[in-house]
Amino acid sequence: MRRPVNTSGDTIAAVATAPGYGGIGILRLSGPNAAGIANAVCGALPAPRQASLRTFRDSAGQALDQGLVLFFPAPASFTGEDVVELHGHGGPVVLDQLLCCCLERGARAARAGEFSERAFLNGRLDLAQAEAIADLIESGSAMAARGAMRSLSGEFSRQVTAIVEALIGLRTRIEAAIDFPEEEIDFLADGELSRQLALLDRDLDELRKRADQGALLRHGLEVALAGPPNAGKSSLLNALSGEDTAIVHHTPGTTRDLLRCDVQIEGLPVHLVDTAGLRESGDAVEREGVRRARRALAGADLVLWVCDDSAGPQPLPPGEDGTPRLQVFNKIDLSGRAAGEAGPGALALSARTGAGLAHLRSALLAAAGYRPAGEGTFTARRRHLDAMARAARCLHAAAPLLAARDGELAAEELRGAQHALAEITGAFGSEELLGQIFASFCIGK
Ligand SMILES: Nc1nc2c(ncn2[C@@H]2O[C@H](COP(=O)(O)OP(=O)(O)OP(=O)(O)O)[C@@H](O)[C@H]2O)c(=O)[nH]1
Ligand SMILES: [Mg+2]
Repeated sequence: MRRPVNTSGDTIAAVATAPGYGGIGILRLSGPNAAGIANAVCGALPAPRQASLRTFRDSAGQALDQGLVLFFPAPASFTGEDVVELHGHGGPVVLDQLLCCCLERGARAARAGEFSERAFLNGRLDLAQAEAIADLIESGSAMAARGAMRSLSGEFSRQVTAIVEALIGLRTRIEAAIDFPEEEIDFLADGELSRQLALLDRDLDELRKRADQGALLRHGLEVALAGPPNAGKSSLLNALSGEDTAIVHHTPGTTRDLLRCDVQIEGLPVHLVDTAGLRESGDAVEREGVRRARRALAGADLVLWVCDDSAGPQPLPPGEDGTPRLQVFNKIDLSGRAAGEAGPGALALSARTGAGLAHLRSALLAAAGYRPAGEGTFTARRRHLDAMARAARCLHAAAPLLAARDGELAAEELRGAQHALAEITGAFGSEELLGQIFASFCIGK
């Protein structure tokens, strides 16, 4: 338990199911007065964790709905507080009435992520697990969902915590060596601490690799299709998505707006954006399209530079700064070039016949650094990757210091690493960070 149970004394209420129409809709109450409020709405509560049918009534005694009621007394509930769930019918009006009726009886409408925040504050889950719930709900592929589930089960947090504990152990020994230099064994001299540090560094590296894959699964790869007009960018978007999404036409300058389309390649979410063909144009609308295209290229993780291979040699113009590019020679059904690799960073294909598309898919996976068969990934957010990167930098800085027997500075670096990692599970961090994280969750979560 990190902190005392919610001290605000508020009981919060929110609809926990998605908005819209459904067979059932669930309203969740959490807080010291959850049972009292539910009692006023539906009469005597059933025994803990047992479902029972009740009629839900407003303050005038008018029946609003009927459904199942579940009571989870503190502390064995999701939030660690008294929780009551009212399972009514899933219509927006009926659920809204039920919510109003709980608010009239003293509940407060929950803020986004407030149930998860209370669960975290009451030590029911750590921060990485709370985030994993949000990731599981939002996961865009089965692989991403498995990664989220693995993090939710606490596996990721356990590995982070194991490294943090090893760091603390190492720091303690270094500090002991500094404080008691007269001890018989000079820890700083025997090289053992450096070996332990190297092991920690390796463990962290392994964890980062698994988290990197998880972050990829969560965020996906942003790929912009760019190139001269008529090269077949829109045709390629349609070929990759298997749908007739973009307008394809032999008139150059067909596409003006950015057109987004999400596909999956072996579980990896790939966010494609088709752009206007890049050329100088006298047409104001087309010029705006080109401006937007350039912006999309700058924001992408990878640019596919598409050109018409049947139109003669195509020099690759200078790219946007820093964004990796893959050159795609399209229309090989006309040019006769063989499908597949066509030199370093280049591929040949036909958006029309589909030849070479499989190569392109593999190249996209490779560019993302994605290992489709990679089991054991964790869902991870940029925040986790940043924290691990900071920790790794500290460990790298500590190694030469330790070797030079500068215990104090080495210990300071290890402390930096420890704090960076502890931010992942929320064992160390600011209120502001917590506020930001939970506010990004949805209401009722
Ligand atoms: N033979 C052949 N024709 C293709 C291929 N890909 C695209 N085309 C044709 O090339 C023309 C232009 O295709 P688009 O996909 O509209 O080209 P674009 O790059 O999106 O063009 P803009 O939107 O104008 O920049 C169309 O007539 C397509 O049918 C291909 O692989 N082979
Ligand atoms: Mg187009």
